[in-house]
Amino acid sequence: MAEVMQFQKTPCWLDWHADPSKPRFKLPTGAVDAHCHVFGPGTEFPYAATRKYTPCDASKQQLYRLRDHLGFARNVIVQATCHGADNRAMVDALLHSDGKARGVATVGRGVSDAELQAMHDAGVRGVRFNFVRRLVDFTPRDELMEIAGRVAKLGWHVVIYFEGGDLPELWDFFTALPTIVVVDHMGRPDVGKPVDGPEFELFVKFMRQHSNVWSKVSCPERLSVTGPPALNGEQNPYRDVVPFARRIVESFPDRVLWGTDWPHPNLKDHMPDDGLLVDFIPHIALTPDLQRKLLVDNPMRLYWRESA
Ligand code: 0GY
Repeated sequence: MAEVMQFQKTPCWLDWHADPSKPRFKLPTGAVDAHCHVFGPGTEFPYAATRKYTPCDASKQQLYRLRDHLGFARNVIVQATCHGADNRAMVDALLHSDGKARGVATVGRGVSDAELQAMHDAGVRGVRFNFVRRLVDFTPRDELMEIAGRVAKLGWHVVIYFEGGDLPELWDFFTALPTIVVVDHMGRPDVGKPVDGPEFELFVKFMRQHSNVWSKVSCPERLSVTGPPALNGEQNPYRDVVPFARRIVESFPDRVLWGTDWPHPNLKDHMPDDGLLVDFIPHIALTPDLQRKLLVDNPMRLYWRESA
């Protein structure tokens, strides 16, 4: 019983959608879901003692079923904070993917070269640095820079997750990173502010001035204030996020990625239907050319370089 109690999820966190719709938008052949997670199962892969939330279990088998249901060909599995720097659940999922999944890990400066190489062999191609205060404790910048220097030698990139308002303070650190830098969810803009206002302009400038910076144009369900169609009765899902994501896709078509973010940690207001999330894509990438870059060419170049 004590074991079971240990993994009871954070009570306010919603369960992931058990029966997502079939998307109306047909994904291009070879599409990659470039941001998703596996959680546990906690009895097999325990959650970190330092975690800020306990998720629902979300296994590799469930993730791969969703992949097939939505019409994706591949996944990029991103280490989430609830597993800390214990990458076993993510690596196990990669090893059972038939080569159809790559990973992004979280490591500390104590990680050995042999451990990094083993992760590389399993399909890890990046590390994630998280600056969202509600999710992680502070890690010294010199430790992160040291890790970035080490993984650069493996050809990996750095994924960064931060809140829009924190970009000015983080700018110097981000722009000194020696790798490709992939921003999660457009740096979490406040979509209640204008798309051409100073906060988002700074993010656009960040990408414009630094050709090594990429962005995931994912997580409308996290950023939206208007919400999904089921709540506001509109055809266009998460419409307030559209101008932000569309601007990034059209300005930097060769440096954008998209992912479902399944199983959507920490959502408390509504749990998205993953089929509807896929239907968001043609609102932000309007042409087949932009859609192919976003969903196939860019993630293949970053994660499956050998076969891109
Ligand atoms: C996301 C977003 C969140 C959580 C994490 O690592 C995590 O725990 O990334 C969040 O709460 O915003 O990208 O999955």
